[in-house]
Amino acid sequence: MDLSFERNIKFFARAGANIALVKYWGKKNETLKLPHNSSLSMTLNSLYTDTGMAFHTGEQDIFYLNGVLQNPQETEKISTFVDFFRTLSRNPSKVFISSYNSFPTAAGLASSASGYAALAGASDFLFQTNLSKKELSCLTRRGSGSACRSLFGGFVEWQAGASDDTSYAQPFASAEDYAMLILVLNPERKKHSSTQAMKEVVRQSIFYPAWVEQAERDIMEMKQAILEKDFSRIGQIAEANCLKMHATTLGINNPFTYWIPESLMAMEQVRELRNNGLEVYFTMDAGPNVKIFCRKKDLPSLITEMKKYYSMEQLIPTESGAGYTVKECENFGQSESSR
Ligand code: 2P0
Repeated sequence: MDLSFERNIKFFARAGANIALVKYWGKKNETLKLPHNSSLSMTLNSLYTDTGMAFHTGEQDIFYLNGVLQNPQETEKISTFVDFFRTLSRNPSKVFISSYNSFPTAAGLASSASGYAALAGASDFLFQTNLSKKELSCLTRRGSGSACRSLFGGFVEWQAGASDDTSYAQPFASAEDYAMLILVLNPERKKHSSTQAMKEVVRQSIFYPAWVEQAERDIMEMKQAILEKDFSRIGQIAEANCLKMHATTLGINNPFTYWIPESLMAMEQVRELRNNGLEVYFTMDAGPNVKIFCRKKDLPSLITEMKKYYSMEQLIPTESGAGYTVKECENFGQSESSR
């Protein structure tokens, strides 16, 4: 591993992961990554990606993730994304990219959202494209749909839109009163990529039209509940929305579910806690892990309860995070404290 190029890195961009409370699930345009429905997420503060970047004189981009050189296939995806910035700035230079996730990449948690948001922030800074937040969100969406939400903090809405420049995210409201506890139930990489699963549900799921119709209703109600600071309603809508999303994979030609027995047990534990007076709600994404949404003041009690069933390595507590930042630095990647 040769990370000596990190000496040339003079800044890094940081972006938090996000968890959707009303999910993005299915595209109406694959190339532009235009979604069928609007979505709404909470940005997280303890799960984030730091990405440092520098120009170099070589023939190819070089991409390291968590100190490991990525293969040509992975690098190609990143290069295609950086090409947007090369074109806009009329600067064809190749780049070194070094990214670190604050959370275990092997934990089966979506890192593409924080990853592409940090890459977009770093590219905008390095190529001096000075894009507006809206323009940057549109471009970030082209990297990975959910990443367009990770540029912003708190509760963030991604308006589905109808074209490249009308499909972007913007901050909706503060989420400072809320928190999440992520349960890592199965750290393996998922068998069904969300990109592929979305394609199949859009084309085949007999439940898909109902999903789109209901998701639009959910987002309107969710926005209302957030503005009214109605935690119970936010949680109820989020939990039901997640179950509707997961129902779509049962209506395709080769049906499957992301759930494993441990996911169902965790859902039951959440319902049990709620029945016993600790008001918490679950949500799940394109994988078996369960995320528990709670009031920030209840996070310590929730952790205490969950420690009865899970090791501390399986529990990742997080509060709501801010939007992406760019910071100058020396010794990027040399130590945790310098990042
Ligand atoms: C979400 N997911 O709203 C939903 C819920 C997974 C389930 O966004 O194909 O990695 O790159 O646009 O953004 C994961 O999908 O997919 C996702 P692409 P992405 O968070």
